[in-house]
Amino acid sequence: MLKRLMLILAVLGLVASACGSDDGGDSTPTTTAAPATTAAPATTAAPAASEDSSDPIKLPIHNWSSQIAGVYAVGAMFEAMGNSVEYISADSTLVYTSMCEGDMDLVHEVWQGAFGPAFEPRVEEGCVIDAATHDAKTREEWWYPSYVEDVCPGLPDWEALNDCAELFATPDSGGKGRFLGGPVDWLKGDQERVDGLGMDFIVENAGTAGALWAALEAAEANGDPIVLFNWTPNFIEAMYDGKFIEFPEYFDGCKEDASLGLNPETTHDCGNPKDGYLKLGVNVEFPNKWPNAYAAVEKMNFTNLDIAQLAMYVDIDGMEAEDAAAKWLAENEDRWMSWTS
Ligand code: TMO
Repeated sequence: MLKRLMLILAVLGLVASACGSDDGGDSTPTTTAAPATTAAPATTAAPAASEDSSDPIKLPIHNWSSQIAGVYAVGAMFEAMGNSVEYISADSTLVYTSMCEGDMDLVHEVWQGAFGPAFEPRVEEGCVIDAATHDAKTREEWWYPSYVEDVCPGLPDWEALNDCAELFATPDSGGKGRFLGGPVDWLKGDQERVDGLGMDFIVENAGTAGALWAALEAAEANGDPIVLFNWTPNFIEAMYDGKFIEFPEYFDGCKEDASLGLNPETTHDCGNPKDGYLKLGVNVEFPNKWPNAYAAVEKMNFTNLDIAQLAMYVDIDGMEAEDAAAKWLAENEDRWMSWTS
């Protein structure tokens, strides 16, 4: 990796010295490049058309670690191409409305389970472009640590979970089980699902991702049953054994059309997709405004390992998000340079 960096520096150095020798007046005929360019005045329009706007590319900072570290990596890639970027803290659902209003330019982690319902209508509307689908396959779902199976037989089936609902009660849950969901801007529809499937659970939203992991850690230390929101790829799988709850299989329309699914009166009477997509969305103006950056965007491709590593650098290793991004960039130079070149 260091070798490669040295090689790149060496190449840059060679280029610089080659330019220098042209100026140095050694009158080498290597400047025969000039006739080639002067011979093609018609092409002067082409470079102008393919030049990126100097406006900063506006990128969102959301509230989970892989995204925060990852957006700094994406931003650094644009900066390496000569673009400027601006980071803006943004609600992870309303961000698609912001893109349509021209206040945000790119979301690089569009998770199907959480954000498909906010993203897809904007793509259909034509103000957001579905620019790339990462190789990463995602799942976002109710989840429990494995020791819960000792006291609740039949897991991970949702009806088995419901039969043990009282095991998950808290002082505030009125005797029902407590599902600990993520911050309210993530997955919508947990309450609809509880209603639609007739579950004896209440839905409580954690204020932050950190509050989810703190609750898991505390429950595990005491051996208390807990069911909470989790997803993959994430750092959690490297630290805890556990499983996602198996709800009725997801199908197209489950979250939009109440008449479909087990309960004809509610939406969300299904689980989330098990092989969900991870997409990259951009504002519809992006390709015209930053054509070179857009060419890179279309090649960007994060794997499950990339997303898990970015999360682990922050949540297990305790790195700052910017440092995690720098580490990922250093370790994956060949890949991202092939996207930006
Ligand atoms: C969007 N998220 C990965 C937190 O589920």
